[in-house]
Amino acid sequence: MQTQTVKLYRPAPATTDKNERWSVAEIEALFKLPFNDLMFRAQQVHRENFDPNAVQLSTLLSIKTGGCSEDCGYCPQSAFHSAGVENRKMLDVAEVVKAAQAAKDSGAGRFCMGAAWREPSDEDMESVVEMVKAVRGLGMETCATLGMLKDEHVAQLSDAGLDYYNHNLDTAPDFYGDIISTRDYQDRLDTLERVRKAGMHVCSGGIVGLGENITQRAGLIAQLANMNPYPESVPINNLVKVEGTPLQDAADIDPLDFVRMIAVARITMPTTRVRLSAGRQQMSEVVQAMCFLAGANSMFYGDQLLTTGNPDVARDRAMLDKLGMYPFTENH
Ligand code: SAM
Ligand code: DTB
Ligand code: SF4
Repeated sequence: MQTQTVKLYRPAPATTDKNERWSVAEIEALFKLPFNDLMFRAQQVHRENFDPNAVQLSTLLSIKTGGCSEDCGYCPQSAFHSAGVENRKMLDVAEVVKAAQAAKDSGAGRFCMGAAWREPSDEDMESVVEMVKAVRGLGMETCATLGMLKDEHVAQLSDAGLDYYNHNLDTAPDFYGDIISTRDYQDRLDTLERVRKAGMHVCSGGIVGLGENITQRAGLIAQLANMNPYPESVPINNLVKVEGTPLQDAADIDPLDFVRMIAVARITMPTTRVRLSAGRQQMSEVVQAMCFLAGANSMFYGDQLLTTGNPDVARDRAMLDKLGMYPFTENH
């Protein structure tokens, strides 16, 4: 059997391009480390930057469901697919506040409002601004995910006090066109840059299990980790295979590869919140525990994601108790 010296975590990896913190090849090499070495490095980075037992809890609400004009191959809300999601008009502010209050009462610290839009209209934005202000008024952190944003809409959200804007890169640039044809990677990068310039926190991550290879997983992480600064929040979703979407029969990824994705996100973005996102309902507690060990320190909390299920609150509380974990507050 081969013996190997354990390589310790290097805070500043050497790359040839000074603007690039991590090359795709370096990230791919992380994916290929022996599992125990990868986990050890991820735990080191995690413990240098966070209380390893505190988890940030975000609750999602779909404020406008279905009928989306984009053709994202994974998404049950696309008008191009027949996933049986009922199209609904935008919720009113009172319904959103009621859901946010319930999320706060059950222990969530952040409330994330999601809309099935390619981009919001000026009229949509008037309601969203009211929602953001009202949810902030409850003392919760706010997040919104509304699709692409133009400068005026970014300014409106920033003025309303939105804390985070979620806009996922989803996958590597060279695989994007296989999954989505109605927009370009650059469209996503442009919105993220506008959000960053306006001073809001950026939440951006992706999905694994779309049929991407390891180099493409590394390609997604490189895009995120080389942003300057990198996102404050990085959701890693495991594809929820919804019948009627083009990816309904995608092959399951090995759970250990999902854990590796979390660990690589943690090592390359030491101070970000890595969120264990969609797909937890299909994941055993053991795999989730390994994700926390790999550096995940945030999760979606509440029995619903946008249109699909999430473990219920009682089950999640029991899991966190079992692991000796607790919700993140400003104290840790
Ligand atoms: N329409 C906006 C957009 O796409 O930016 C916001 C809502 S969209 C549903 C937010 C994110 O949900 C997507 O970027 C994708 O990462 C994730 N998502 C959608 N369907 C999913 C699925 N079936 N499994 C896992 N993640 C999914
Ligand atoms: C993110 O990265 N995942 C969330 C949130 N950001 C908006 C959405 C997951 C959606 C899963 C499929 C659904 O419930 O419709
Ligand atoms: Fe629309 Fe967002 Fe779904 Fe794509 S992921 S179809 S943009 S709701």
